[in-house]
Amino acid sequence: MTNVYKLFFILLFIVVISSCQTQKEDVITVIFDTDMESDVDDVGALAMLHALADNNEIKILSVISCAKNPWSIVCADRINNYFNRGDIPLGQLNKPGVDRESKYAQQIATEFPGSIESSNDAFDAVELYRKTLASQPDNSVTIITVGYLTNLRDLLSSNSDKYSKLSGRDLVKQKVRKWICMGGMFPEGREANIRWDTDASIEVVENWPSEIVFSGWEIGNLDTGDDIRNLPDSSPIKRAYELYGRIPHKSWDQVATLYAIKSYEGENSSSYWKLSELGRIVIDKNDGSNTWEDDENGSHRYLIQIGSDNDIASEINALMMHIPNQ
Ligand SMILES: [Ca+2]
Repeated sequence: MTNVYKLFFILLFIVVISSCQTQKEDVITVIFDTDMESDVDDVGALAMLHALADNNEIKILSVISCAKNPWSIVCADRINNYFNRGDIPLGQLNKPGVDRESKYAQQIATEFPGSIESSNDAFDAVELYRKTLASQPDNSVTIITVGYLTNLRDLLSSNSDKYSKLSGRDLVKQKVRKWICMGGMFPEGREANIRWDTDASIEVVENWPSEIVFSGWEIGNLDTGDDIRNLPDSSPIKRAYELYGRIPHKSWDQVATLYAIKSYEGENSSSYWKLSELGRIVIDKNDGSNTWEDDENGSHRYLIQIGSDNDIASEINALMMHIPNQ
């Protein structure tokens, strides 16, 4: 081989390696914060994340429960394990918070195998947030919240620890690239994730150090999961939906999750939703209802649906029906 050819192959090798590295950096890294208890759409959203991870589009950094229900995080673990990701770090809200019943969480935890026996085996929620964020490059992490904002409130007010010298707020400012919040109703209304822990919601939205995108109740109010009974019996997704007893069902958490990932693609996401003008969500401290104020100096936006329910639902359905890679 002549030196010219050698040089060519060396250069080709460098190009291939650097493009692989670029691709790796392009993988969206996600923290999923969920109340996997009162409604079952959290289960559908987590299934979607695993499908996207199997497609190498994302990496699930951690799954954190904002619910006091002790079975919620164990249920999430069973889903992770079903998709061959039983090693995803799990976080549990240990401080005071919202405690609600579940029609499926304990059954899923009991009937399916996984990596933890109880919520006591999970990290403390704030500790895991801090550990996860501290380990990631600056401005890289996408947080998807599909439940109460209790953990984020506790994260913002956290102090330096063995993972980072930064305060919670500064850690968020340095590491978080995007926060998509399933919460609120726009331009006004009263929605569960915001109102169940109203105090936490107010504190978070007023103190979050960067932009927040809200995926409101009104754009998640579309049905998905029509074919979920066709999943194999080994699927905790199918079982959870059957236990919940509504098939198809609304898709608040799936819509927020789909936007969170697709928003990195630019044009595709804009065919489904557009962003509101800058402004701020204003939460009533008495009943947790919210209104919206346009303000060019604000740091909040909400999603406005411009695509069809059918197009959005079919993309969500395809991801929810994903079978784990072997
Ligand atoms: Ca939820």
